[in-house]
Amino acid sequence: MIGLGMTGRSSAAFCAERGARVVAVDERSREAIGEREALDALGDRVELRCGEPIPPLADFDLVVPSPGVPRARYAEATRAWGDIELTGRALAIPFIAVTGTNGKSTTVRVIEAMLRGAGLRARAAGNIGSPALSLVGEPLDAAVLEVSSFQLESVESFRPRVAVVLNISPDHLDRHGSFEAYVDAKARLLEQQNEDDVAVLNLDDPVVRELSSRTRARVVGFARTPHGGEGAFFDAGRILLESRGSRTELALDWGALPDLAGVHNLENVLASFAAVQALGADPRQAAAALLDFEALPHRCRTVASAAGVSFVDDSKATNPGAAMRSLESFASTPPRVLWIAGGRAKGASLDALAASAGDRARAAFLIGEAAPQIEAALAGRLPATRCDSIEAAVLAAAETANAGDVVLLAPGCASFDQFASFEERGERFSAAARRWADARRREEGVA
Ligand code: UMA
Ligand code: ADP
Repeated sequence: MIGLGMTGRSSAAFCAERGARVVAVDERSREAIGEREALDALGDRVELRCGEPIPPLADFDLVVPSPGVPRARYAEATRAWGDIELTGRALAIPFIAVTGTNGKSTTVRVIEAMLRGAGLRARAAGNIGSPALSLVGEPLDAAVLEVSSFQLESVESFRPRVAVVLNISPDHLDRHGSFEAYVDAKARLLEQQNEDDVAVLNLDDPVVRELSSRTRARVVGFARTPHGGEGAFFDAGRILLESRGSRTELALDWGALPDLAGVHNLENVLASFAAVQALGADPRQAAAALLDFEALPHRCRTVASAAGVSFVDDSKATNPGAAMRSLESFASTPPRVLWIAGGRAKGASLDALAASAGDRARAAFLIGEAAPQIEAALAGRLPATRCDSIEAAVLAAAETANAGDVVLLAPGCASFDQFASFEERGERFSAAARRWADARRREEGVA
């Protein structure tokens, strides 16, 4: 086991329960890892080596790398299976596995809700923050797995019944080395599938569309306009589902689904319909489940408003593609967005994002390591102010805002330069926004 984060701990416990002699190593010290109780409980069954280097791996029958461990670090292992491979081997139920640069978490939650709505016992797990192996032992009819490019580096035979690829745009290039290597990692989700399986692919995304040549599975598409062939398509407010010669038309009232607003969520919903239909679930029952769907925190959520100014937390927009979609969702003429961005860049170009912000935002407020890079990309396109902290950025943006404006946190970068996680960044943004909104209401004498 390499890594004793949540994945490493669940993998170590799983292997020990199956009678393996497990050595679990983490380069961080026990104190730095934290999670004392979990490590103590594991220490009874597993040999823990915290704060130690990775030992020679050729000595082990099986190496289980955590997602955060790059492939080069276990290249000499005779056999390396990550937690997704172990889960695939442990569970005999069908998997819907979802990957893509953006929208994975939302989509696995939508699919989980839809399958439950259609009467199946389904649960979502994986990169969403609950290790895939936590599904083992649960009474389930289907598993919905969020799978990251990191996890796909260590699969061998994992073969989902339904694989969904939402979109692919540059991200994690610091880890994978090039965009091609990142696409190759994503493609591994489809490579073990056969004719009995289904690959749900985004036909509007040229990189994803190309993946149809890398799978033996039946390809089912989804797109924002009608297409020929099987899949889920949007047509003048309706969703058309084409499946083996039969058509289902669904008229969804998008106004009743505020937590699924924006063109990106339309894509996530289309992909979800295509996936649940491929598994044989009733799409009408699935559609009914959307009415109760609640957006996940830190994904385009309005967290405060006062004096006509609203504050939207999209801290999970951690790459340029996601931040562009966010800006698109709030586009208007003239632009009403005061954009807070920055953090730790991951190797992707920021030029397209800067161009998009130039058209859709009124001003930018920049934080973190990438602030100078974004400022340079924005030159001549948008006024930009550098801020020392997210709190300072919220204040500066709020003081610039007029009634009707939106202060949008869509950083386009990872959070790790200034925060422990994207969640902490979102919480700090929300707290600062609420403080400003409360003060503003008090000034106006509104309780
Ligand atoms: N470690 C080493 N040596 C290394 C690398 C890591 O010893 O070379 C140790 C670290 O000291 C640390 C542990 O490994 O103690 C961390 O392991 P990890 O980074 O794999 O983290 P986990 O806690 O197991 O969380 C992982 C995912 N993390 C990553 O992919 C980096 C979580 O996704 C996921 O929710 C969780 O498994 C459950 O499946 C996070 C993420 O950022 C949210 N994912 C990326 C994304 O969504 O963009 C892919
Ligand atoms: P992931 O798990 O892939 O990071 P999330 O569902 O958590 O995806 O969404 C992360 C962010 O990506 C959202 O806050 C939104 O800004 C953006 N996003 C969501 N769905 C899509 C999509 N289909 N295409 C592009 N961007 C999206």
